[in-house]
Amino acid sequence: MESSKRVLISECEQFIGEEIVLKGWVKKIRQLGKVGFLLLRDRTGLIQCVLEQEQNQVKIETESIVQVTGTFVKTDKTANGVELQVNEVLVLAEADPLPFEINKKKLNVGLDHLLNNRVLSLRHEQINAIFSIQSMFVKGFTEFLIKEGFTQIFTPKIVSQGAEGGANVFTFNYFDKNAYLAQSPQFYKQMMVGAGFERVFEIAPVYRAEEHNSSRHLNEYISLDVEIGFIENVDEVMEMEKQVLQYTYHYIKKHCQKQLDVLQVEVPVINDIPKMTLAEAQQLLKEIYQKESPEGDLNTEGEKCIGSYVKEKYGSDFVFITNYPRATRPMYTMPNKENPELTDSFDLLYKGSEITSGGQRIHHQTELIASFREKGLNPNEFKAYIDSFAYGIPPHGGFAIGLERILMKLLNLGNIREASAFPRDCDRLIP
Ligand code: AMO
Repeated sequence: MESSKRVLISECEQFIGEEIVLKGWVKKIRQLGKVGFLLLRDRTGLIQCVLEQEQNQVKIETESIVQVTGTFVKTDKTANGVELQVNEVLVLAEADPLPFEINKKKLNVGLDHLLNNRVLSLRHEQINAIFSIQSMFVKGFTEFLIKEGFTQIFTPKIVSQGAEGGANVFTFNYFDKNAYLAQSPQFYKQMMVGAGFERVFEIAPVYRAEEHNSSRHLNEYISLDVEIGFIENVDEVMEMEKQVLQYTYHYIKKHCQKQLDVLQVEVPVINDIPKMTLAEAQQLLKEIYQKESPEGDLNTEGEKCIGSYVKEKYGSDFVFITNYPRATRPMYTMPNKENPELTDSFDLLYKGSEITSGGQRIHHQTELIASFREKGLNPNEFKAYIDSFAYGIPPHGGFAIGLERILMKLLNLGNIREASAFPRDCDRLIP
């Protein structure tokens, strides 16, 4: 074999007794009498490298990046039964002294400090595991939707209007015009359904200028958006969300067991997801928990109580809350046929926290214009969106899941920032 070709730690087994080249990070280095031990880490695992006296003279800082050449042997001295007997160590990039001890099983460092030193903290096994799972979550989600005939779309994040009808938009100057950062691909996903794709999804960042510096809000997050054409009713949308979550959770269980073990997380099998109307939820809160809800919505406290109610009653971590009133849902939401004060919309709560909003949309242009007016919005300002209904858009509906929100809940993280490699909040713009 060519001597400079890198071998990954997970592939070493094929080279017993041979000289190989490994590259990675120095997880630990220690001296025991005349012999030095370097614990090397790459993206596939760890291996002990044994240094004879000469190389021991090299002073290597923990977390430096090295190339190690040596003979791969079986041994009974290590837990995994193998080690590398080193012939040469080359430092490829030297680390400065570390701002905190990274080689602990559990890091006892404040979140801000971890985020300030993100490239280092991401090297920790438990933190690293979060983002391997994030990647597989998106992969499972995508795989299911593609199988179901969805097309992945990519829509602009520089837009001329906020899509959610409210405030919370970042405004900036775009060649002497006012522009906004997209709060949601809402309008565009509907337009792509109308453009003939029927079933679309998008996975992309969205921006919310809310001043909530809370443990579950970010100012930039990844939205998993789905939109389905030719639906009969909003139940089909909820059914699709249930199925995509079932598949994605199963996918993670199958592909991320190592990372789940590191985080000590059990991924549940999702069976049926119970449903209750918002009115029922509010009634329960009043009767059982003596809690008042804000008009037409649940607050954080209410979501928590409903979360524990469904867990106890149905053994489910999830619950769909349906039929929100028109007053609290965006202008594109389909009114309910039996009670036009209500809408065919829903939120999905997971472990007592909202992770999704969705619903059926208005698909007739005249009705849509009236709905904008009713909300006190000027339809002319949304002309491009409204115009796209002129050539017919099928009955449709969809939903959006906040990626960091669902990951935070799945992995029992205490703060949404832990589920973002480089979070953006009111105070944080770097790294
Ligand atoms: P909504 O505004 O409710 O709906 O957002 C959908 C989901 O996105 C997540 N989310 C957030 N995550 C982190 N930080 C935030 N500031 C934040 N705000 C929202 C939540 C939430 O449930 N267009 C509709 C969706 C649709 O109807 O298809 C929308 O964007 O998990």
